[in-house]
Amino acid sequence: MTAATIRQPKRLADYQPPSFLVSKTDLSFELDPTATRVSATLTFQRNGAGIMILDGQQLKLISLRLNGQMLTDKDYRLTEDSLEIVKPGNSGVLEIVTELNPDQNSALEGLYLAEGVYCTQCEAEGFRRITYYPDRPDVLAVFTTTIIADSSQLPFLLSNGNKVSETLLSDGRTAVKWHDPFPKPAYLFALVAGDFDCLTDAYVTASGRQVSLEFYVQKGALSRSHFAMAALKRAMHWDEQRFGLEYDLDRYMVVAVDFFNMGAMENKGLNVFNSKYVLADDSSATDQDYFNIESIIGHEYFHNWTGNRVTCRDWFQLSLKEGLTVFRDQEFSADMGSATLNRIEAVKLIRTAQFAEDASPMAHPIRPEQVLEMNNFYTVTVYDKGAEVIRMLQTILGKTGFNAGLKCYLDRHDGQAVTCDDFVQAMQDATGQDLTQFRRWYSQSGTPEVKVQEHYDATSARLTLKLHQHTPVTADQTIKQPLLMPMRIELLFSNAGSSMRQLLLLSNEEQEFQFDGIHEQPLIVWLEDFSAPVKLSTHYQPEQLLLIAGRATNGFARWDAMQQYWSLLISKAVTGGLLPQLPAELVSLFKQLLQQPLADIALTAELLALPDFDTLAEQYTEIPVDALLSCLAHLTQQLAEALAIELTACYQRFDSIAYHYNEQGVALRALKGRCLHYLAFTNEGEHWVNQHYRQADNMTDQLTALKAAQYAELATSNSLLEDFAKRYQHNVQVMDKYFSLVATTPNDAVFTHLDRLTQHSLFSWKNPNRVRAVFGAFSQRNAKQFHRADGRGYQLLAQIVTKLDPINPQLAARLLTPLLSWQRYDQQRQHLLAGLLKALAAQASLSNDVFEKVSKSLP
Ligand code: 0A1
Ligand code: ZN
Repeated sequence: MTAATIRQPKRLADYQPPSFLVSKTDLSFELDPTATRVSATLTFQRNGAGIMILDGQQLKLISLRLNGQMLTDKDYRLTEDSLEIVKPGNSGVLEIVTELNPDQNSALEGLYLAEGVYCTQCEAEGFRRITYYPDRPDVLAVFTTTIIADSSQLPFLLSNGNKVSETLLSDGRTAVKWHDPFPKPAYLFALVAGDFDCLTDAYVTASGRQVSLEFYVQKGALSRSHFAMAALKRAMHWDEQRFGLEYDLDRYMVVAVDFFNMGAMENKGLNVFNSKYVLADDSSATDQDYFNIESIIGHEYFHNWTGNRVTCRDWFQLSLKEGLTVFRDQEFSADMGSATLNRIEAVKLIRTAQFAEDASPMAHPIRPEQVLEMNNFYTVTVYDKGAEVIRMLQTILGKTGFNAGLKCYLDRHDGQAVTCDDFVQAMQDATGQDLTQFRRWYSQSGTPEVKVQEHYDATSARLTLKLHQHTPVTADQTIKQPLLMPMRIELLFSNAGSSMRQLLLLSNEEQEFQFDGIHEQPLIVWLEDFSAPVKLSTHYQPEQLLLIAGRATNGFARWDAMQQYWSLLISKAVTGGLLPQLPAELVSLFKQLLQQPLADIALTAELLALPDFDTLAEQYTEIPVDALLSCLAHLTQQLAEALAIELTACYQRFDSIAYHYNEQGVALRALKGRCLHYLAFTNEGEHWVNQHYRQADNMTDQLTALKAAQYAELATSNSLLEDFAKRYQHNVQVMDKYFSLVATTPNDAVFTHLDRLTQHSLFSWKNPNRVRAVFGAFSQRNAKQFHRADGRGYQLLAQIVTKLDPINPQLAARLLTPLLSWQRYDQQRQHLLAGLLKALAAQASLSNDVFEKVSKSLP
């Protein structure tokens, strides 16, 4: 096969229904590390005109029978990625035997063997590495799976659905048979075989059905799986309460594996998780880890309805299940903890990674139109902007309307593979709201920019708000249309406590909104809760932003005002070529916050934070890397000096309480951590950091101390890190944190350190968690060294991508992302980056994953 035939992108516009459907898929696996045999029996029916062509990759075809008759060469055509059956008839039974090599499968797609565990990953197009099959989400079949293996080596043989039988064969092997009664596309198939510890529990659904819950984890890790189990039960209960949705099988299994490309996978009845998102205890997990586990456990569970019972017609519709399910997991997390903090974190992600993607050569709408490698489209745009689009629907329709729409969607399409349009139609039919214009959010890429102007006329007591929207062209699309966007605002009046909240629906390019009977000029809080994923430009004076930060009703809006305040101060300094000076009114506001933290301590901790580098960067067309880094370091130093007394007092005011992952504990650790971050920059820095590290009874506080020491470049930093590595050398999840910390060393030494890490006994190029811990952290969280003006950081990443591409193309392509935005930097950096991208593009035998991204990024 030539490169030209492989590199053929697929288009949404070319969608054709399948020529054949499969109603029944019976699989039998004879597991073997290097020669696993898969027998597939497919009961098929013709569905429309066209040939029968099955997908298949990296398979050895052993035999092929049609309706019991052995087929020979002339009855089929085999290519590197397909099998065509010449005369299949209108219906029949096809028996296919293939052989695969799980041991050699380092791409972790299809069936792979790692650390003695057989595991599958079939989304998006991995099933075609197991057998020849119509590997597309609109072919739904009832699966029956038999796994044959030596059960003394592999005591647990798992697949989707319910266990039907377990038989001891005459040759000593065991055959376990599973049946999943719900028709599903191949991407939801899963098989796991291995030796595990198993945590079991039970859940009784709202209608009284008993469900057995089973967590399979590495030997010895049982005590670290209790939190995830409890989170699963909370998620099951929450979905019943909030959306009236119950679980539908007798068994829910979760398997944790260390070799996994993503976070987790929602295979029907048999979720596979990256162990990082299951295993946790108080001595090894941070507050953030606990948060992630709860939210991902929720995410995969919620997919059972939004994704599995109702699935996608084709992969262009990925956001149908992912945007919706992220929205659902965000709502769940908000109900389990602080809604404000959750919103802040979600918005930070949109404003950094998603805005960056929109401005990059990989820009695409939440429903992409053209794809070369589907794995490249599991993006922040499809997932997180997708969730923002669903959130806007809820804002426009109200919670009751939205719930009715979701119910209509699930009732109408249960058991089907559908489109984003079907989803919006259900929302429209259930509520009567015309959503024609809203649908543009699905087809239009880019970040809309909204400008606001206010005019107040005292004589007529009239306030006029004028809004203007514009979406700049993106790499993939030149024509942009106005979108329907909900804008939540609050009008603050001089009398403290007096305010008015409104929802404006902006639909035109330019639109005015008038309010009468307004007897004084209000201060307007725009875009409460980030009610639309846009860039907003306002004309605030710095003092007005501080007023909003102190007074807005919406917690998110208070934090946002502080962020805007810093952005304004920093952009003035950058433009003037100077370092910013701390304004007196800011210092007094911070003193007040430190002396009287708000009732909401978690929010106080956020209000005291400077924006991060990535958030600031997205506000510039050409990112002034060095100026932003200097401004941030300078402001941190200045805040530390100006507030040393108050920071110390605040830090000491809250006694450390014994570790518990709960809202109060998380908030207190965050506030103390924020104080420590600044205190590290005072003369007493070493003292505070050492003490914090030594007194810590939990992972959050230890990491806070290590990070503070590193950012302030304290002498103690290295010895603390060494101590940490020694203490946790036997816990690979914690060692990943150590790897990441070393990779964020803010000076030259990082390059020697990185080299040393790749020699570490725990490091493996085949394990995505290790590679991400080291090189993901370096390229995404070490701006100073990654963006070095001499290009050393960029060169290193390009080398790593080259090395990884043949091992795991999915991982290589994800790591590559920061190099793509070369046009956002100064001439010198542009030149360095473009050179590296060109060299990459010139390499022979690049994977489609890397090729698609690199080729899009070059002019
Ligand atoms: N559907 C999963 C994410 C996922 C996607 C692709 C994968 O392998 C290529 C693995 C997992 C989710 O949203 O959780
Ligand atoms: Zn998902």
